[in-house]
Amino acid sequence: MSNPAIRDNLPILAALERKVLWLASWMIHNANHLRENADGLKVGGHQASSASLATILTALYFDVLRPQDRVAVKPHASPIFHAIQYLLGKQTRERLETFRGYKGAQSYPSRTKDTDDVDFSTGSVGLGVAQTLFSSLTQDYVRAHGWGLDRPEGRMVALVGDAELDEGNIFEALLEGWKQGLRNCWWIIDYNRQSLDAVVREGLWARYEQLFKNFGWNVVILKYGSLQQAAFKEPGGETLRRWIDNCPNQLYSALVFAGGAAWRKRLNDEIGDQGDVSKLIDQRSDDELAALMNNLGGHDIPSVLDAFHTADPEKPTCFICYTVKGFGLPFAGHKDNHAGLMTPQQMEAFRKANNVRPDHEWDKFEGLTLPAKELQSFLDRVPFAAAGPRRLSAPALDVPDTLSVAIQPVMSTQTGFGAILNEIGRGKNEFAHHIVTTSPDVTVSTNLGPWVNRRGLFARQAMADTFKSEHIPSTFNWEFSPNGQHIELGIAEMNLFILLSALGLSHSINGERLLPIGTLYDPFIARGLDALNYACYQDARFMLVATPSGITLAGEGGAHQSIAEPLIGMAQDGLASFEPAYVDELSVIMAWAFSYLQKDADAAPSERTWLRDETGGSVYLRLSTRPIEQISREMTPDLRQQIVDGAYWQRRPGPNCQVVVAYTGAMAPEAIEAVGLMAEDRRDVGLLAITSADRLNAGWTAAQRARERGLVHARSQIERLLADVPMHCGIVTVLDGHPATLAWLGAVAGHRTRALGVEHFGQTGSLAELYRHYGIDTNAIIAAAQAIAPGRPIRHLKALP
Ligand SMILES: Cc1ncc(C[n+]2csc(CCOP(=O)(O)OP(=O)(O)O)c2C)c(N)n1
Ligand SMILES: [Mg+2]
Repeated sequence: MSNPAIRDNLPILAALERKVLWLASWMIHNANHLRENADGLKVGGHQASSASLATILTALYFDVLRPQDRVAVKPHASPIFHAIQYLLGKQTRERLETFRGYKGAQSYPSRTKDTDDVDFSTGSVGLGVAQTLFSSLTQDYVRAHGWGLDRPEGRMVALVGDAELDEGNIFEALLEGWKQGLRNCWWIIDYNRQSLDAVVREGLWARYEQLFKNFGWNVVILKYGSLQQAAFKEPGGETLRRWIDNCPNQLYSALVFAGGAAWRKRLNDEIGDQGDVSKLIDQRSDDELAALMNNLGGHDIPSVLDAFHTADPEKPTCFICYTVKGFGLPFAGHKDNHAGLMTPQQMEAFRKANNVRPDHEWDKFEGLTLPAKELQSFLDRVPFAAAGPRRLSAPALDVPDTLSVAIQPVMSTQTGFGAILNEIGRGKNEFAHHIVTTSPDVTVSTNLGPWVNRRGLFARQAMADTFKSEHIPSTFNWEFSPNGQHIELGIAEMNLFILLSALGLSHSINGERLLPIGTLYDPFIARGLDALNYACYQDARFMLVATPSGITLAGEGGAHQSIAEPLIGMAQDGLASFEPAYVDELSVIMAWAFSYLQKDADAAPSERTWLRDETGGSVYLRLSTRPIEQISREMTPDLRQQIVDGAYWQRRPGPNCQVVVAYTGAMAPEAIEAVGLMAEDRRDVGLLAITSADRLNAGWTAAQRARERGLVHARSQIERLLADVPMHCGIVTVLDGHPATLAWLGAVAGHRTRALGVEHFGQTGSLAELYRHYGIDTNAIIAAAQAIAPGRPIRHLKALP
């Protein structure tokens, strides 16, 4: 141990480690709602999983970390994390007492639901790990653009379960990190060699070591603790080391569980006749022998501190820390311990071992031999907590009220998106400067090319476009520089969403606000869906732009047709989804979105729409590659508002209206044509343009809830729109996506409804062929109208295929 100041702190850190383990165990024991198994025993507190990180987290939070460092703590180490924050004065006793309960400390660290300074949520394994990597890249991006240079650089740290490394998204991130010159990133692997179900394969550490080295990481292996290192120097020590090295994981775990006498018997049986080592074993009591054998690197504060204090910030570092799952607890090492809880008897024994008196369980220094004053004075000086709140903020950026775009007579929303960004790209203003775009190898095919031509690609080190320097003509002029505003990703949608999560939290992590836009093909949202959910759960703010979508991509490939995404857009918490038909609608929605991304007021829902617009969130735009005839119209404030609210009457239904066609997105031409063809045989047909099924539905649900609570006048946008539609009128809904997206419209005011959409996919063909095949063409709309709306036969209806 090189640093004397650290050496002096060792007794205090050891005491805190014990205290943290006690508090975490008590918190779990105390949680009165843990489920009971068939034998009436409570399970599921993850005591074992927590305990294996007690030492490392103690060393990190009480010594190594600085306020600017950001951490993703393995989900099941949540109790240890909360206990540490409690000792640091950042967590309340009440929340620990209600751990896992209503508004108590969360089962897995949560940056939105917990109140004790969680940097990155975890829970779905693998995602928090990758988030640290992308947060480090984001920090580099922010600093390369000249922002936040008055603050020290932080290290992005992940506490990783060894089984967590089975998640593929981690390796996708590793490759991207290598490409982008990752630094300031630590992944600390809790190598307890146990997962939920099993003991991991032998020699996994060697695979990890090779893997990380291949990706340019430093690898530090913490295998033996200082007790073991000292013992290896005794006569016979080398024999003991060899035995440890050759011991299979399963056996080591089993002996940890069985304890000192079992260790003695096994060691004596296997190496007891090999000279000096017998003495090494014999001169230790059972307890001392167990302490020696349990003293793996990850449970040895001096080794852990040494490793952390000597890491090179310029290289990402992976620490492989040998640990024991359930360290210090009665089920340490047992392969079934994942959901294990101590019995009341075991808890009582643990209380006694920790000198904790009944009714003093939550006292911070209860049972510790060091004076409380000394401990408190140490806690008051802990660097991590010294600077006060670590969560940063950034003021909202001014965004334009309207976004200009030259609208061609026939245009797709995807082309419109490219054109709008191209216009923004001309701007020399803070708004344009804070936009950052990214795409998993579909930059050109999602129409970001013109924007990238203007704003360049980001890299910490400049790199010229060789085609340009060789004077070879190309549509794209792509130079990498630290000023670039587009981050080019490899084809991994998980990486896209986790990068958006990191960029979209920059205001809170780096104190500098970014306006991130990610583009991808609509069907591949499913590929990264859990990461999208994770980003939203953390309240990251970004704009997701997805094209092509639906069966409308036609000949481009049956495999790429997306069906479920409109429903995902509706169901995903924290994501407002839109599917405009026209470019003027898109421009209105994007202008609104740039401001919505930045809202974070803790406000009540709007009394006009019952939407929580002041709370803000992320935005998903489902766009299309289908060029459609644009409407030349004045964008009045009222129309603008209704487009954002989710729907407007493109053709208002008359008083005797028999049919309403409600459409979304690229189906506009079919809907318009059907309305025209029905006009001779159905009176006053209405045409409802739906720009956001998600917002319409959310507003409707919220307004109903408000009425149920006594606010009798609450009305949502869709209720207002349908209020004057006569009861006998039928509604035909149509979209290029799952019909359930709009099928609920009939429930708003009780209109008979037929929902058209796409339920199967995979067929290629022309647009006309596919719309007919899947039953969303003009004729299908007319047939549906005839079936549900009163009136004489519709002349233009042809037989269905
Ligand atoms: C994506 C995902 N799949 C499954 C789970 C359920 N799960 C929680 S912890 C765990 C095993 C974790 O093992 P490890 O990472 O080694 O941590 P340890 O329990 O050893 O501390 C599993 C499968 C999850 N949380 N997330
Ligand atoms: Mg494990």
